[in-house]
Amino acid sequence: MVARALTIAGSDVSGGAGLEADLKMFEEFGVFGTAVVTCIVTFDPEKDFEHAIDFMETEVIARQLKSALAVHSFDALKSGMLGTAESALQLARYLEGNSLPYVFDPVLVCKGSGTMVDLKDLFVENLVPQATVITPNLEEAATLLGAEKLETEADLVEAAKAIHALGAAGVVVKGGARLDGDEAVDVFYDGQTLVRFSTPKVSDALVNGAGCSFASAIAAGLAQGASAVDAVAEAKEVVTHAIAGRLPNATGVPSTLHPAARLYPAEGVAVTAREL
Ligand code: PXL
Repeated sequence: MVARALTIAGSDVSGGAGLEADLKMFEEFGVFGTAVVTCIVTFDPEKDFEHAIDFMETEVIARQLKSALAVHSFDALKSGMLGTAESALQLARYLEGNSLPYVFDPVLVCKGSGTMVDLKDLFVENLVPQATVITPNLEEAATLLGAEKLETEADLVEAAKAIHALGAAGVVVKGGARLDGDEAVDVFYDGQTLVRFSTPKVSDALVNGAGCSFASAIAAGLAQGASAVDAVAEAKEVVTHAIAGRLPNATGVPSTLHPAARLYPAEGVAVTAREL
């Protein structure tokens, strides 16, 4: 049977991030995907590609969710930019009623568009405890924990453990390219296994959509029955190729290239996993 996954996310019209990334990533894994649109991100070319976000009405999000869930029996869910508190709560209410694998990308900031940190408490109370895997970057992990800046690998380990203690079954804190050194390091913790994943840094510059694509690749793996730790390892490899193969665009922040692992694989992109 073909696995099916649903993403609940914003639309990134530039195609690197958001539900566009999620659907392309699902496709790379051979997973049938569909999307509930929570908001639409656009750019103003006259204002240095400043982002604008239009939020969907809560009622429209509810109808999309109801429709998608009625049409398909999903094997995994992923959420990205949720936008409003109401839409986040709707999702939480649905998740409370079932045990579907759920990948929670706790998007609180979109590069260049300000923050949605006001969602932090709602995330911690309602969505973190539902997550099969949560995928915060350094800033999101610090915000969720009300902590200072995370700067070292030891900080990643502490944060992964602390977010697990908030109720997430699996946590991967993404250092990505942002920690010092020549490796992109992420730390996974599920209450038993603590794993340091690394690849060589393939880009120092930020790439639009890497985080969305990582979370949706994990969701695709879970939908196909992989364990959380295996899904994270596979996702990191696919996304590292997608970063290495990034597409320049007019915004100055290149777009993740989702099929790169398949079509344009980069040299030397192996994931090293070390249990800590
Ligand atoms: O990477 C965060 C993100 C999530 N969702 C949407 C986005 C972005 C950043 O560009 O546009 C829709």
